[in-house]
Amino acid sequence: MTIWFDPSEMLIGGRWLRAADSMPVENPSTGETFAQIPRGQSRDIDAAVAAAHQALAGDWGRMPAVERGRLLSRMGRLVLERVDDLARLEAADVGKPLKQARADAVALARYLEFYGGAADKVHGTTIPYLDGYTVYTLRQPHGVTGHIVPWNYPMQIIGRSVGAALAMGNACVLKPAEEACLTALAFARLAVEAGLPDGALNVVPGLGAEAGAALTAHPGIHHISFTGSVATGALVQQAAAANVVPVTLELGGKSPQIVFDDADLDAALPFLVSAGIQNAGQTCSAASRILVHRSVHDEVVARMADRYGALRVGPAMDDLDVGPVISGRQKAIIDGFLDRGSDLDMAAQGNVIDGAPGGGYYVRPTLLTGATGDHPLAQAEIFGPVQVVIPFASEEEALAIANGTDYGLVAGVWTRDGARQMRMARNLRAGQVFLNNYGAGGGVELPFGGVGKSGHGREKGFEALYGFSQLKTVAAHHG
Ligand code: TXE
Repeated sequence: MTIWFDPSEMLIGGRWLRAADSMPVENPSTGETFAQIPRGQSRDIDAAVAAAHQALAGDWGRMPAVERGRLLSRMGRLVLERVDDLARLEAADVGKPLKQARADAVALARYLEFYGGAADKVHGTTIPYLDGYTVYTLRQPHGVTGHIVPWNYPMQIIGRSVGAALAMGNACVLKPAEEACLTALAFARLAVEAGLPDGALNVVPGLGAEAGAALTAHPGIHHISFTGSVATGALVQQAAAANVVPVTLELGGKSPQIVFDDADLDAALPFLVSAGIQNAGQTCSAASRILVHRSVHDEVVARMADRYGALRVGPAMDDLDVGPVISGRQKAIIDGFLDRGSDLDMAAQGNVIDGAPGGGYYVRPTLLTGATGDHPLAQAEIFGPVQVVIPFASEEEALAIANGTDYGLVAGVWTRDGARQMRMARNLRAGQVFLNNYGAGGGVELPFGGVGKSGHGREKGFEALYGFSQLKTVAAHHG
């Protein structure tokens, strides 16, 4: 794997710097180390936060919204020019099959394009008030925003959080996941090439407990956006609370797709499986629970099983249906869940191709049936290519099962009954509901976030611009 930039350098205040220590980059398809990246520490975070403050006091803070928008659009165009390079980099770094990695790079460009176009379209309002007053609101940046990004969709999550934050005029400190820093560093190179002023974006790779913890506890940060596990999200919120800093948390889910007896099964089938195995199931909005009306249960299971039997798992560069999972640690977590599901029926499994490197972290996609809604595998986020099918007998039961976890991120409903569609959409405990589709078009424009332990705050779409800004009310008395 040839990397077209020096991955041992991080970006702080417009300068490319080495950290005192480095950490290895492992290819999950082979288990081999192929690069070294900086292992940032709290002093690097201090420097990055200081650089972000300087940017706000300088060119970046004074830049008109239209210019910020142009810069983001330019960054988007540079990403598009390098889509294939970025896809290969991501595939080597996180094991994502090339086509899926390419889709992530295109989505990053699309976020930059969307937020570039939106930067000058967030307006305040005027408010009729007392006689002799004029009152208006201003939307202003928080200031310095911290971005903690996981390893499952690095480019997409950078696009949605850093893109929106920059559009609103914040200066960002980005801490990518230790398992997935290469595209973050590549993105930083493209931001500099596009002309982003020094310090507007700082990228410090490092471990969660070191650079991550230093960033979330930093008193110079004004907002934190975090995507990751529930346990770490709670730590991030605690650290932010000490400085009374707002946080946006996106913490994954246990999202259902619900198939009623009147569903168009031909339309539903591809979505039922792909939303479970995409990115080897390591997707916050993975449809890891399939709820099926008893009258069509056996048919749906049989048709899903056919698809599972044809799934091929192998190295990312082979661009098959499923790549390796991110790490040996993640594979052990998934294997542990499969052990706990040994009382369920194994309806089907996909296959690892012959010749897949022995050091890679391959997991056979697995379809399990015979579960009730309270089974441990129907409750916990597995974050692997495992789907659990749960039968139901009525709309009420489907809703109770769907809403019966700690999470509430996404839900899909397959039914031709329009009134039922409306009832389900209203009553499902989820931040997004898809009717007769699932995860439409990547959803750059669609507000996204959870309820319950899926987190709080909304990213994506226009809504994110409100999250990455604060409202100031100005009341002028002029008589
Ligand atoms: O997550 P962490 P991990 C879930 C998924 C997975 C599990 C564990 O179920 O199996 O989490 O994954 C940074 N202060 N999701 O351990 O720890 C870390 O460096 C500040 C779902 O990778 O949450 C990384 O950048 N930051 C999820 C980011 O947090 C800290 C996506 C995520 O790591 C930190 C990923 C600390 N103390 C995992 N500790 C989703 N919502 O899609 C770690 N980090």
